[in-house]
Amino acid sequence: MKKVILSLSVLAMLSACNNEGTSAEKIEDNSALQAKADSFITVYTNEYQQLYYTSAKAEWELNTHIVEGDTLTSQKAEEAGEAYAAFTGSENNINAAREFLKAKDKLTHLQVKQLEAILYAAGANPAVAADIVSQKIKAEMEQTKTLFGYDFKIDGKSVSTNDIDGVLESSTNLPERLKAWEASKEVGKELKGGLVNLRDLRNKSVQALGYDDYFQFQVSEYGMTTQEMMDLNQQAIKDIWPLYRELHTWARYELAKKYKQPVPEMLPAHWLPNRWGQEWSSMVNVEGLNFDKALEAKGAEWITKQGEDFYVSLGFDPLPESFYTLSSLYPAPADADYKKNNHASAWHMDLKQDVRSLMSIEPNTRWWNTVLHELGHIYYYQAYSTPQVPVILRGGANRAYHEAIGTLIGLASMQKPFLVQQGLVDENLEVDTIKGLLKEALDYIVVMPWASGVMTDFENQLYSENLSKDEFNKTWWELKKKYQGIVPPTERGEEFCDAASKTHINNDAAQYYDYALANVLLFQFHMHIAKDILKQNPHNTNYYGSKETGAFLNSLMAPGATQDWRINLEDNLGEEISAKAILEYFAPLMKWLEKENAGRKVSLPESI
Ligand code: X8Z
Ligand code: ZN
Repeated sequence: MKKVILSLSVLAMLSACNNEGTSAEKIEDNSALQAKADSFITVYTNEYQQLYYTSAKAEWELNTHIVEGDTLTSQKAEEAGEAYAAFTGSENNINAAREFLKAKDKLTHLQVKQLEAILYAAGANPAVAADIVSQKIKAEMEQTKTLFGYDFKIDGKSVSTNDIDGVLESSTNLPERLKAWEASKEVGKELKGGLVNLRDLRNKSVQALGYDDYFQFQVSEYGMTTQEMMDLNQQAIKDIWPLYRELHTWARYELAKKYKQPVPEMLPAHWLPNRWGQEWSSMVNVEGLNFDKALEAKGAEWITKQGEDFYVSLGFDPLPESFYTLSSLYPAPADADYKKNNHASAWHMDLKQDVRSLMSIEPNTRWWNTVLHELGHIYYYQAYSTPQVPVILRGGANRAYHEAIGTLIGLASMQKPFLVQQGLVDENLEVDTIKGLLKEALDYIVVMPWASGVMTDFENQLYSENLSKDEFNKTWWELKKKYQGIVPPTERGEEFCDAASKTHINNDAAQYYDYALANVLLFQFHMHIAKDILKQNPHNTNYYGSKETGAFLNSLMAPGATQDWRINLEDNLGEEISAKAILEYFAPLMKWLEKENAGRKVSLPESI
């Protein structure tokens, strides 16, 4: 049975509005209308925050303790999710917000923003589609349990995703790599039915409030149309394409040498050091900049503390004690009777001070970067949890901003002057700057055709074009080839669902372009910090201890979602979103790659 939680006070307030005639235009006096809007928003906020927290706690439990056969935890999460959905999607709330917005000229900017956010929240869970919403919540829980409860196996032996990543990062044995890669994709088969069902439920739930499809709904949070978002992403790919093309050529020749194989036209997926071929940086070891050994000696706990110390040095507050006591930061013990979500995330549980992260930190460079990324989200949460930012607007300027901060700190944390100061590398070691740039490009450039191309194109087709389930894998691999120049090691028929092996396809649907746009933005931020604030070489910075840098980051984050992101960017940088900065940063590498690849056969087309 569906529970409908709607506080008496909201109902009372709404009926008061109704008694006076709902048409807001009738009310001449701005301040009277603003006072009414305020009381509606206040009552809404209190209920919202409480339901959000209850639902977040139940979801947290579901993601951190997945026990086979346990139905109670998911039942609780479902109930909490349904209560949240029933409230945010209630007709009363939708009608009230719409009614107030009819007189938006008479309301304050913050009120309009909040009312729009209330409508957006309703868009995902409208009561008019209550049955669909309820099915969607159940299906999402099931998908989470299947994905993260999955028992990955190599040669019949259970392995963790950290184990699989380890093989793909370091093994030179192709049959061993193939097994690890194939093992990582098996979960997709189990998820395909759920994905088909979720696609339909997600689409139907947002269509009830007038959105065309779920992709359009997600994009609308940026104040953009689907076409505008697709164009922005296609432009980003076009901008970095010449550099990606050189990296692709370089990687084909490099890996062929490493595995003692003929140079392939396209990159076989199991040759790459990542399950999806989205980051290749571990292909390069920069003498002097490899601090895996140092991290191993320091341990996983040290990484989190050191990450926090970096942010504190910029002027941010230390993390609340509850972050450490309530987060789930390390892998479940090998003999644990539960599994946990193995993909890193950061949670703003109560939209106030209860901030947590879910990770499986191991002491290596990959996790060092991930810790800094997640702490970026946490510090963002803290930056806008202030009286100036209403609870309903405690989100990023846009979602890409949220993804950008921690990745920016990750970029800064890998530059030599910072590492020397941390005692992680030796000051006297000569560092090959171009190799350093190459290593960075293998993450920051390589992820672009994946994020803006494969993921975004696939999800647009999935949701907006209702991609046939008989063509999921065919389409997936066509896009992998087109955008990334990656091919499957063996035939991958429709019994597989390789897209579904990616977490976000299942439970962060239709928003992966966030990461691509974050990359573009973070280089704009970095160039500004390096040149205008630190007055340092952008390839050799040390942010540590720079309060001015902290203040700049804070000015990006502190307004939360109270301001349009384009205005925030204009105010802070005086520019629009643009790939100019990322291209400028990697310009010296482009020259080096052109020389290095001279005479080599290039297989990607000149333009995309
Ligand atoms: O999902 C993440 C973060 C959590 S927001 C760890 N990232 C993307 C991915 O892993 O696919 C960070 C970079 C891209
Ligand atoms: Zn993130």
